[in-house]
Amino acid sequence: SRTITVAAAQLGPIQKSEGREVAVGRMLRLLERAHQRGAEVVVFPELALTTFFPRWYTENLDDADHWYEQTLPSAQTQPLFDAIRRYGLTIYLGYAEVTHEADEQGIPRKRRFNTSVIIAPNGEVILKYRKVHLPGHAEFAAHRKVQHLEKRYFEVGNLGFPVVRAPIGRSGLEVNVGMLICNDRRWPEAWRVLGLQQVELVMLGYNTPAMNQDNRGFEAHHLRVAHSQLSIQAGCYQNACFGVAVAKAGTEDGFELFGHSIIVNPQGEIIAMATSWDDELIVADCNLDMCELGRTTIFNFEKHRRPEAYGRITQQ
Ligand code: CDT
Repeated sequence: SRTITVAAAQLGPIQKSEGREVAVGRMLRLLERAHQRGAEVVVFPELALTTFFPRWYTENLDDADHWYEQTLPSAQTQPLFDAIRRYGLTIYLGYAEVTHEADEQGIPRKRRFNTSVIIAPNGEVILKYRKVHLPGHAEFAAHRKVQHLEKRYFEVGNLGFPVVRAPIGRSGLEVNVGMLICNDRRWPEAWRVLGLQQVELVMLGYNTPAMNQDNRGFEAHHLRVAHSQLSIQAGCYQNACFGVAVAKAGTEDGFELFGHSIIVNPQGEIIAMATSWDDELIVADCNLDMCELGRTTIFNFEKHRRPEAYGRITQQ
């Protein structure tokens, strides 16, 4: 069978004052443990190298460059690349990206994205994704206890939802891989675009506040994690794929992010779940042949999908 062992490398909190070396040191320990436990793929959270900085307001974005990666690898992230080469691991890494790139008008300028990459053991970036669904707001919101300024810090991703068939880990087994980032997991359209490309393994990182400030009393606290898992389980079931969803968890400078990282199979079942809100590795064997059932029966897109009835989905 086509079985790969995957690991979700949940990270506990990273404080605002902690530099890249703190996060990278912890990630190296998780990579070593993933290798010891036989994993070939390791998934890290969204914005894994820093605190969840969109909670902090910066007037002038040029003063926020220190939160972004200018290059990958850099001197600070090189140890991650050395480790994956040593262990033969493929990884998903979420980070803030700053780049000089032409915009939609063809004018080169400084651009910022909430990005994830899949990196092969030899250090090659085999797929890049930029977050499409940016939650929160762009301006300081005085009524909020904590800001969620993703719309200030990032542009909407411009790479679509790509899927690539690539050799994975030490074995080199070929797998159709795709990515989402955090809020994307709540949007069925995002999963479906991946499903339409026969994705077998969706990797996604998240940073989700344990408290919903906008809940107006309607989202009970205990439903926060349930809504996250509901979205991931549905996405995997409806697109006949595995999902590895990985949190940055715990209390960062007084603000709590929930954990509960999960690995989900194409039946929508949770097959592994983190129980701490700290650094934690969970591992599962994924038999990719399981993707076949949904794909050839109830979710045989070619036979049963009715795109002619879905026009509204893509209307502005
Ligand atoms: N990072 C991220 O996308 N978090 C969102 C919560 C946003 S609350 C304003 C999420 O959907 O988990």
